[in-house]
Amino acid sequence: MSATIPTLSRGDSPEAKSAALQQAGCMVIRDVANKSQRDSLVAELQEHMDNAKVRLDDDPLEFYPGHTQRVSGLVSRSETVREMMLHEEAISMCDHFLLPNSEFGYQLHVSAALNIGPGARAQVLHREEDSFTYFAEPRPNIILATMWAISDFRENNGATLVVPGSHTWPADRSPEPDEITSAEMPAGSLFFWLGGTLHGGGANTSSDWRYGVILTYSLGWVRQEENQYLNVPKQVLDNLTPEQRSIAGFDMYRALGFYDPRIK
Ligand SMILES: O=C(O)CCC(=O)C(=O)O
Repeated sequence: MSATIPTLSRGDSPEAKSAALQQAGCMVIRDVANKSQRDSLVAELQEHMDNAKVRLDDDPLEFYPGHTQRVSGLVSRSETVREMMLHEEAISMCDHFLLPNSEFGYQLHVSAALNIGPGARAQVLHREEDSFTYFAEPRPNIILATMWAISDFRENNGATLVVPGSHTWPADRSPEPDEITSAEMPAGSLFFWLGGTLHGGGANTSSDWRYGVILTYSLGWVRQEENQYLNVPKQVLDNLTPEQRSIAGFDMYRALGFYDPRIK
């Protein structure tokens, strides 16, 4: 198959979007976050970005390349992310891809702002579902991933590399170079990929930064990759709406997750 990422518009039907995502394992929807939302997000996270440690002595064996600012814990740190994580475009695709395997709901799996700087190398291609080794590839849908383009994403500034169609591959199939493409998209776009789709951050050979927010979602009965119980302190939790608490993973899933509210 040719390495093409389907690009859709907000006005396209949910059925067209889910069909495109199912077929290619990835999809871009344009014009989801406006400039004022992107500016708010950058302002809310500025202090944390400034304090993020940026490794300049890159170790090629490290999963996370150097020259990159990474900030997680976004449920606690950003009101704009608290809106984005419940955005109808994301929820509609989560309903389609995750609810069939998790009828009592799904949860935020990872939240992180990833600002890829000049000189960053490409990240090793991987699958979001690689922690779930119990299932053989191609796995059932466990994770749905989104990347919000806060800046423009270009091939030369580190746009996410992706291998369309790789969500259906067995574990031992590696991509040929022409099967890998960059998720180029203007700021404000929302990039989706399935948990089984090979992807990774791109190399940044330009002089500007590529700013994205990754929000992934998982079935309600698996362990979240980001530990929200520690990244969302009690005083933040108490101020979340029921919907925000639920998507952050604080609701019970059948018998999973009970607690004693008398413990403070
Ligand atoms: O930054 C990107 O485009 C992808 C990031 C990613 O896949 C990761 O950090 O695991």
